[in-house]
Amino acid sequence: MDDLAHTDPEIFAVIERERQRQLHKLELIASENFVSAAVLEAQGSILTHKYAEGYPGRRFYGGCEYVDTAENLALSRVKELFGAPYANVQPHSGTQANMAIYFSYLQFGDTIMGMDLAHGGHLSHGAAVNFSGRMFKAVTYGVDRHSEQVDFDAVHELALRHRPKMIIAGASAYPRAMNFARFAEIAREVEAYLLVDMAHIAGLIAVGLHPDPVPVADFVTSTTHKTLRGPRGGLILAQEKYGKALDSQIFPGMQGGPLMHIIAAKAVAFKEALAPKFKRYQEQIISNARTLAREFLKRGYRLVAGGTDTHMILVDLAATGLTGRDAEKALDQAGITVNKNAIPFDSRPPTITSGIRVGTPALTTRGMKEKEMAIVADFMHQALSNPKDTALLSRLESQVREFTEQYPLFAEEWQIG
Ligand code: DSN
Repeated sequence: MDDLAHTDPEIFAVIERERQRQLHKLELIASENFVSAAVLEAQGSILTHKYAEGYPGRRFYGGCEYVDTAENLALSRVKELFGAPYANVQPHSGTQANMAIYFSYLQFGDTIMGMDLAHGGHLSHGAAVNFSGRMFKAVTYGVDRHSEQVDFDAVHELALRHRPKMIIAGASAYPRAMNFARFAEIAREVEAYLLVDMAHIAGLIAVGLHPDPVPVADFVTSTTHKTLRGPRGGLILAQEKYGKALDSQIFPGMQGGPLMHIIAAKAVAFKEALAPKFKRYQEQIISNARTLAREFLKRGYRLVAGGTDTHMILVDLAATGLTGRDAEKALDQAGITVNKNAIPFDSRPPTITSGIRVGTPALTTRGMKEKEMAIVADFMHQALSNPKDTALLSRLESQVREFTEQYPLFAEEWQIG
């Protein structure tokens, strides 16, 4: 990045410091990942110059013949990956993908029913502080107090009582597999649309390691940068009959020019996801999360829902006396990055919380496996047991730095081509 260093040393320094942080810390934020050099090259390419409002073959600008090919590749690959009849790869984010679904098939004031943010749901599924909770009447469902898994009896009962126009399934802090078929049954019974937001688990779904929402949902949305390991962005999948309305809602309804460099990078990521080794990568993500779960349980921690079927665990720290906020801070001082997270029925506010969310996609991309997860759990336990011991946290930070030296951000074993 010689040109950047010359033109803007301040931004160059930011990127360089962030690169060092990513290299030398243990990235355990469940929604983050590292992309391949190929994805990064497409994302950083001259395609950023091109305006291409519209869709391939029907643009409002000339000179779109090459970016049309990029978008068509992204579309055909993502449809093949998920077996979806219709796709749109233009949403700039997962929230915009959700917004396009709502604006296409709901009227302001309609009732929607999504998972409570405090139980692991997402802002854009009807949270009061989000547009989705302001423009629609949001009813929320949660998890059962005992199993800490979706309480389908309650979902059913709520759906019968409120007759929502749309049910939203999906979460950002839920470690167990979601039964999308059961959501579909309930949605059909009350004649609601079913939207599945698979952002966190898209990679697992792509390779058949999680129940598939595509055959049972009306609409499926996702981000592209979590387990799917692509550039930052969103996508929509749906049954063919919804395509026309969704296309016009994304453009011209909500967005102007699509980000063609990002769409090209999505195409690259989808190609990587279609390769056989992507399944091995996703299997390793789950195996790493299960190993972390076992290591935490062995050390006496309580895990929300007792463990994991996915890429994440939620550690309930309430019994340790440590808040999620203090845990996040102590771990950060030890070179370990997680986010504080509410646990279901948390007695603390969301700015403090009683838990942390721990995810394995990024470390798995670095080539770490079960053996490394045991070491990571041990680092974490030491920090969580001594959150005020700054000398120990600093020693841990040096050990983490040394440990991470052996791992590039993107392991050679996951590269294709
Ligand atoms: N903010 C993302 C997460 O961390 O789960 C969801 O969009």
